[in-house]
Amino acid sequence: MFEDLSAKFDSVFRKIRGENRITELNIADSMRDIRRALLEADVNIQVAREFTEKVREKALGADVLKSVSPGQQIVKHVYDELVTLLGGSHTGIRFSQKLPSVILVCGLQGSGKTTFCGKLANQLKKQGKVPAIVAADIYRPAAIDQLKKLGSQISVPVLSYGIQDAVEVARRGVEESRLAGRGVVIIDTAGRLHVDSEMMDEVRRIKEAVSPEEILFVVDAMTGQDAVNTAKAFWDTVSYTGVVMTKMDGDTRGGAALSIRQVVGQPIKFLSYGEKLESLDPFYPDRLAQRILGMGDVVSLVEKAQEAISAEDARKLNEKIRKNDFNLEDFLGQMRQIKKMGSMSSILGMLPGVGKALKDMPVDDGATKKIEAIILSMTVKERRNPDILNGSRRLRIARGSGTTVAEVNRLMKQFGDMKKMMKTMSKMGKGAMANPAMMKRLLR
Ligand SMILES: Nc1nc2c(ncn2[C@@H]2O[C@H](COP(=O)(O)OP(=O)(O)O)[C@@H](O)[C@H]2O)c(=O)[nH]1
Ligand SMILES: [Mg+2]
Repeated sequence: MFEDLSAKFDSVFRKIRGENRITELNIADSMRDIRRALLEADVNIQVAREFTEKVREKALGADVLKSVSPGQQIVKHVYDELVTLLGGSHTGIRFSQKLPSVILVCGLQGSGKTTFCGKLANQLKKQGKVPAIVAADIYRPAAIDQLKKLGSQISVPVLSYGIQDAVEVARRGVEESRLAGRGVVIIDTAGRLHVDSEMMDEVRRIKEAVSPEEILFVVDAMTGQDAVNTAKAFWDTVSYTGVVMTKMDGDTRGGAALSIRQVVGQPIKFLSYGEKLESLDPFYPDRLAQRILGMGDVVSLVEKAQEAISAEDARKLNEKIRKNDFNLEDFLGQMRQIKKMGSMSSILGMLPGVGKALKDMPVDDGATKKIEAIILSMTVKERRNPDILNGSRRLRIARGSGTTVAEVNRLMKQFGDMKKMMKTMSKMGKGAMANPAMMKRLLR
């Protein structure tokens, strides 16, 4: 179902992979093509815009990795953003401490709720849970029969009470399951063809009556942008905890699956791709992203290159600290890295002792700008060998950077202290306890 989108991504990547440099221009080009591809796949326009903007920023701000081509690096940025767009990591069903865990299933008529209830019960049973299904779609006798048939196929009891009150049916079903010591109760509800306040109200009342651990909203992927609108409407009345996308086997262009997480902020938990009981998959953002991009090899190649580069940098830095060679150039490099990431996590995190102290420390933007200006006003020789900074050099640097001699002096003092501390810490080796408060003071 993502074939079209995959093919378009592929042609965008093919184009940019031929370039030997990433420029504002060719990035803008690629991003326009990607945005168009997303829109053609029926992705929400706002979502598509934000997506390409984020990739663009990343691509222009990233370190150049020597061992991979710029195009390959872009693939990785697109992949990362796609995983984020799809929700980051896999979110499964949440079970309550107290038995039974109640799972309420809602959605429009024909979206695949009843089928999904059967599939989910089937999966849970295979995982060793003891489920029951409650037939709270009381309006059509056929709906109850359909559910009973499903239940008998998988030997899961379907509870129905022959009364015309969906809330009461749900309540009794949960109570009966509790007394029977069942682990999970899945409640199938009625849907209408369109968003309808009466139906929503019923689902809300069932929710209040049985306090479900999970409320799963089932939506037909074939309905494209309508799926996103329905998801929003349901979200407003019944704040559900997860989304189930059905009919992924149809010729949907996939836009709903790509937009829904971003628009409603709730994770997709399952994809259903057929009428058979087995056609249900837990949803994994990374797997889908790889399938859409068809670039798993490139993604892992770039990841390896990134790791190699950080490991190599960390090794060099460690060596410098050990030899007491850590100079202002290194300091500047580290500071920029930290700024880019918002906190010290990559390279410094790999240094024994040092990382622990600095890892999650936010860095004040104003202060780092000043430090940056001061260091940039030094000659390369001065940066590498700060010991030569006499009074007249310091005055020149202060003027050049729009700071004062006192500020330059303070930085030099801080730098000296930091260097001493780093050396001590690296000597102490792994697991050394550094004092975070002191590090914070040094960088202020
Ligand atoms: N192709 C396909 N059909 C599905 C899928 N899920 C459900 N259906 C079919 O869609 C129709 C409506 O499903 P049903 O579970 O009764 O929807 P409900 O009204 O929400 O309970 C039935 O014919 C199902 O067999 C799916 O993932 N793929
Ligand atoms: Mg149904």
